[in-house]
Amino acid sequence: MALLTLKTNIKKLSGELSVPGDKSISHRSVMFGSIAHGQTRVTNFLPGDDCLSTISCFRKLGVMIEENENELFINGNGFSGLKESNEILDVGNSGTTIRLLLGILAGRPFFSSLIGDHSIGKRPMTRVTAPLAKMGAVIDGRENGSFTPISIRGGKLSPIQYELPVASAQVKSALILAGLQAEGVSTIIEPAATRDHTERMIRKFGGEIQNENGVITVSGGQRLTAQSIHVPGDISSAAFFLVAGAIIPNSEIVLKNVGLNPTRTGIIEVMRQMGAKIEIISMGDDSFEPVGDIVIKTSNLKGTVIEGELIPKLIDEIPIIALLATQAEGDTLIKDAEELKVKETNRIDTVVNELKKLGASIEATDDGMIIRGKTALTGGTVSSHGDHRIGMMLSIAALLCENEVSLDEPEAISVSYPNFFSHLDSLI
Ligand code: SPQ
Repeated sequence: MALLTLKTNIKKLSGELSVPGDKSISHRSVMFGSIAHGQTRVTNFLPGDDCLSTISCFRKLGVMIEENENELFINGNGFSGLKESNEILDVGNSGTTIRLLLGILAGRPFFSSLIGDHSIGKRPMTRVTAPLAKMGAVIDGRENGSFTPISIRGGKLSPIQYELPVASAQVKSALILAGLQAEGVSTIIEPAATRDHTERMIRKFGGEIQNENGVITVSGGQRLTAQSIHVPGDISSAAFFLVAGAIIPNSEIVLKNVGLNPTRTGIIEVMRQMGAKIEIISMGDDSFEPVGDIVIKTSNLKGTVIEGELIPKLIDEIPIIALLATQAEGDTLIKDAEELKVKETNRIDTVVNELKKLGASIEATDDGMIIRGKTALTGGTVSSHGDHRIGMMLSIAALLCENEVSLDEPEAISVSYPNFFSHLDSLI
């Protein structure tokens, strides 16, 4: 696609939005619908490219999935309803799809072959392939099973006792999904709390899983039953408008039905810490996944330090938080965020290099970045580098720029937010 000219020099944002369904929960609704017994109905499903890759993989594994706009009907027949595919399973750009799918396939007594795009080919897979091999799956891939293409022959699994070397919801979830198929009780220990959508899904589908201070236990052989799932709005998508509302003058934005799972709300904590006028005006009482409406108004911001156990609760929001910090008085320091280096791009480098092009004062460190505020942003040609979150962050940054801004590879945004630009336009 050609360069996209972004809107600049915006003096006000106002209005109300319902951001699309949560990406992490949409993936898991397809996966759990496929391994449960009966027909699962999913509403407010995110039709982003990543979640469509998950649907395509499960169809290739023999699951009947009907799509009707943002509604899905998934006809599951338990783990044993999955069948060997005569095609390669292509996960596209989606780390969640490949890592969780490997956990499911580890217990299936057949051969599968998985690939993804150029970015997936650079993302580390040993973090899931090594513990799944320990449980009994036969896995191979490029560089000794470290990278795609990956092949897996699943089968009988032993339970695992495993301390996660990194705080990763994807690794935790892959091991839980394999643990559901193992003979006995698996124990997975998290170094810091990560998003718990997989655990909530198991309970929703009638299964059991315990978490005592980060020690997660799950038994194999549980029978899961089909459910009706309503996917809440994605807080990681809402984050772009939370920041836009705080940094554009004269703004007030209401974001409706946003998922407020406490393992995902780090951005709200940080924005409050920085002085943002952010308010949760109503909370639903859904025990599956908490949901609420958020109001954000133009705010005077100050720099802060973001580190430690807060990082997994806002890992995907760091690019947009970096932009927020360019508009705060004083320095913002982001630490303990090495995991950013193994996302769709090296998000430390892409955030720092692209924001610098727009005039920000920002420096990379080994495990994060330092942002010196407050700086006026100017303009220029920037690139998403094929990373949806970088593309959206730069589109919000452009709103503040005085000169023209062009975005290369804007199409990446459809990975998680296909109607991002029409939503942005509705607020201008
Ligand atoms: O699915 P993918 O490509 O890994 O997507 C990202 C994103 O920005 O959308 C990360 F690049 O989100 C991950 C997130 O960073 C989604 C996720 C999940 O649904 O379990 C967990 C996080 O990854 P990890 O590696 O920390 O477990």
